[in-house]
Amino acid sequence: MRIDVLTLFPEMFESPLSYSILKRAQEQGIVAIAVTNIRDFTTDKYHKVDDKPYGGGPGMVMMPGPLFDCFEHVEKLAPHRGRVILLTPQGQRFNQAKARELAAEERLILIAGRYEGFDERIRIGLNAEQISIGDYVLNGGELAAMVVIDAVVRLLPGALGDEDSAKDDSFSVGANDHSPLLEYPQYTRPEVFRGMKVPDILLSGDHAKIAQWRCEQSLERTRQWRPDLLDAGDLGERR
Ligand code: 6GU
Repeated sequence: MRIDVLTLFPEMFESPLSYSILKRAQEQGIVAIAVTNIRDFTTDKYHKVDDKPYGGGPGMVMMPGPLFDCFEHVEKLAPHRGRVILLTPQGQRFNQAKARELAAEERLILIAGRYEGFDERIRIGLNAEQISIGDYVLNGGELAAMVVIDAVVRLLPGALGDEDSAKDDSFSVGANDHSPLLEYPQYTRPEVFRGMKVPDILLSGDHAKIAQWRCEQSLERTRQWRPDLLDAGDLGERR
């Protein structure tokens, strides 16, 4: 997969892309991520990327010119156009189902906005989808783009090492990315920590019983902490 990011703050992406799974996935050629600075496509002396809104009001709006020029440059860097996505609080809510959908694409072009928003002609002219990561307002789309990248890349074949993917292989409902339920509780050594003991069943060696217990735990925790996930019609969509 190739992911292009268009942003006014390319440096914000350096650290998140340089560690752990995202680092390894790039090194192994599972994903190529290229970050391009929209400001490099300004043509005026002041490298202006935003202006006051027509009709008045507070804040500044991202101008269409530099963004279109940047997009047209980036678009040509690979054969497929892929999915073009604006990160904006007006977008559809991002979730695991959307992450899986995007992970099936050859290419994503993510556009992170700053200021009060994008000139409407950017969305229309680029025929872009819009994604939001939740019902709160961030200072820009950069962190949201990183969330999308993180969630998508870990779903690409080979991105998680053997160990992790085997674990995700699903013992039961509630154990993995494909489940609409919360995860069951996990324990590692020591067997007793500050008086708290690992449940006996996990030490029993009875794999069928353990799978059953984990399934029940998943259901119970979901009922307790995220009952909204169990609402009819929502299974498989959220999480
Ligand atoms: Cl994608 N952008 C901004 N600015 N705020 C957000 C968001 C995106 N998703 C949730 N809040």
